[in-house]
Amino acid sequence: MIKALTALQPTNFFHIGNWFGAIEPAVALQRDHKLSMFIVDYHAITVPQKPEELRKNILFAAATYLAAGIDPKTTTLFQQSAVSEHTELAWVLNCIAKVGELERMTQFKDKAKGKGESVSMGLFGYPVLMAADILLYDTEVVPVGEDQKQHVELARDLAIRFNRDFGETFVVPVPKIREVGARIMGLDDPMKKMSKSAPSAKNYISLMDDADTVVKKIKGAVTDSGSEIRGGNDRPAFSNLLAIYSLITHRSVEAIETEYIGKQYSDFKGDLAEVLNLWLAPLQAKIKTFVEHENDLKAILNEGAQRAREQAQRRMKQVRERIGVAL
Ligand code: ATP
Ligand code: LTN
Repeated sequence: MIKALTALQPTNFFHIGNWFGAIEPAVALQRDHKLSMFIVDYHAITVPQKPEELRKNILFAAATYLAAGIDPKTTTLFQQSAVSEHTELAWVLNCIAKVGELERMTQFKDKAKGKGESVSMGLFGYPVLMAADILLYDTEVVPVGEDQKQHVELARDLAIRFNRDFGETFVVPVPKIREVGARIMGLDDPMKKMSKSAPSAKNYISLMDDADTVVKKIKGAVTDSGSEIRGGNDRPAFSNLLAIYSLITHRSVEAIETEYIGKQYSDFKGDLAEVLNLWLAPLQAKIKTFVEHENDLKAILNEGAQRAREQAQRRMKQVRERIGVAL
């Protein structure tokens, strides 16, 4: 089976962009891929974190994955920090990565904006740790949203460079970007991607939003001018709302547009909020059940880490030999 790997940052919530861009595609991959999936707690600390919140968020992320349908028997589900080979390989890769290529990373440029020289080394090296995550496990495909493509390309470049300099060691991974819904846009600004760190909560629908909040956020979502419920390049707001509707109901955008010919924006928004809430309710119940069983969650993560560690240790031993530090 093809080896796939993906990861999510631990946060206190996930939004529907994370769901359609990362979580759902990963769950679907389990059918015909050997999947590794982990919670990148060491990536999370590239920005300040409160320790007690971080601990809770790691467990919440695990609960969300499991509720989404990740099967820990077939998928290796674990915490990044539990497998120290990730940071060890990141160091080795730091020594072949170039400052210039890291400076070109658009996520770094966005996150470092306005911070000047006070930006952390961790944030700068973030893509190198991500490359280590990927290369440790002979990963063939990396399912991510569009925004992470550049990071996967860096992992490819580093694999190729290492193989060239030290001999064939790493599999060169390929990013797998989902076509529809690869980029869910902000409800308050359809020109920018939906984002956890948006200044306003009106930007996103959290998987944990209650029904009233969903109704309010959808009602308040920015729309395009005119009166037709139709997407297209000139209609970013409706393209986004229709994409969300389509992803949830598994109906084509064209079919939905046809259904709403002659109807009001308010009809469409009311229905969209309703389908969202019907979809969210059972998912939220499942997440809550997993969160309430903390010891089970920890046991699943430990078991996953044990399996991951075996693979990572083998690969890291080879890396030490190749670079000449193994005596
Ligand atoms: P931040 O606000 O810090 O950028 P985020 O909400 O964008 O956070 P990430 O933790 O960066 O979330 O991304 C987690 C995963 O979700 C990644 O695979 C990413 O590509 C995907 N993702 C994030 N936002 C979206 C989006 N708006 N549409 C589709 N996929 C997304
Ligand atoms: N940078 C990614 C998370 C991430 C990841 C990875 C994704 C860290 N390591 C390895 C895929 C493979 C993000 O913020 N979404």
